[in-house]
Amino acid sequence: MLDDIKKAIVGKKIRRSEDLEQTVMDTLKKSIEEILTKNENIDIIKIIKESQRPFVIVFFGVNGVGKTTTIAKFIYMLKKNGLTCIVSASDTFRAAAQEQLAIHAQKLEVPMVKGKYGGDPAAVAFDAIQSAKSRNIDVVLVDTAGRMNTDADLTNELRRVMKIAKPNFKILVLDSLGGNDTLEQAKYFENAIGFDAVILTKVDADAKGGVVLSLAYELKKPVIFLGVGQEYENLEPFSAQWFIDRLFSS
Ligand SMILES: Nc1nc2c(ncn2[C@@H]2O[C@H](COP(=O)(O)OP(=O)(O)O)[C@@H](O)[C@H]2O)c(=O)[nH]1
Ligand SMILES: [Mg+2]
Repeated sequence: MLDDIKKAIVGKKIRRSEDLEQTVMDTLKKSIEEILTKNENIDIIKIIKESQRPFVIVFFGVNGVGKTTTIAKFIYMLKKNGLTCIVSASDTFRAAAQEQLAIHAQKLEVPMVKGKYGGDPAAVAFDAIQSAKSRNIDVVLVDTAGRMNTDADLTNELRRVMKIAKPNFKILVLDSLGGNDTLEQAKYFENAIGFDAVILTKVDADAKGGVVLSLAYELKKPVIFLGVGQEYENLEPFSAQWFIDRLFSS
């Protein structure tokens, strides 16, 4: 970005300081747009529709970032696009987690497969996939327990889920309020598990979502949706222009 700015101003005649400021801002916006648009074009609905059934998506990320809520929103969006879903309550780690997901599944009228509390999350995912196959369901959404970056046991468990579920798509859920830690989480999960795309949550809670830029630049990972509230409709497809407008708004 600095290089871009240098190119735009060094050796140029700029008469007023306002013009300089404007040139710098315009150049910045343009280079941010370039970084972002390299990654913008993931049409998940199209990918799902062109893939074999069932399409398996695993959602993961640290505690409380919004995985379960995001899955509910995602189901709502998939259903609106004419896709059938089943959800795997593979968060067997936290007592209330399966119940929380069950409430959403009921409201959204999709089947849910659950396991015993403390049971094997990979086995739950396996059952959900089998069930999807026999019922000809389009998409399996796998919810998982929150992983703290440092928790090796949970990370290994997540690896097992991936090994058994063999997901077509892995979504890392990140919280836009997490500041610098958010990028650290992304780096950790990229090394430990790997992922295809990010959904950034809680962007409604006055976050600029600057981590989007770091993700695109450092990890070359796209952000495909933004969580912008707690309702099912509050999942926005990511748009570079929307992000830039927000970043530069005061
Ligand atoms: N404002 C806001 N809150 C959210 C969003 N996504 C999730 N939440 C809230 O964040 C909290 C944790 O969400 P949950 O889905 O249980 O997180 P999980 O532990 O990752 O499964 C809940 O209170 C959600 O309602 C969002 O996009 N905006
Ligand atoms: Mg959860």
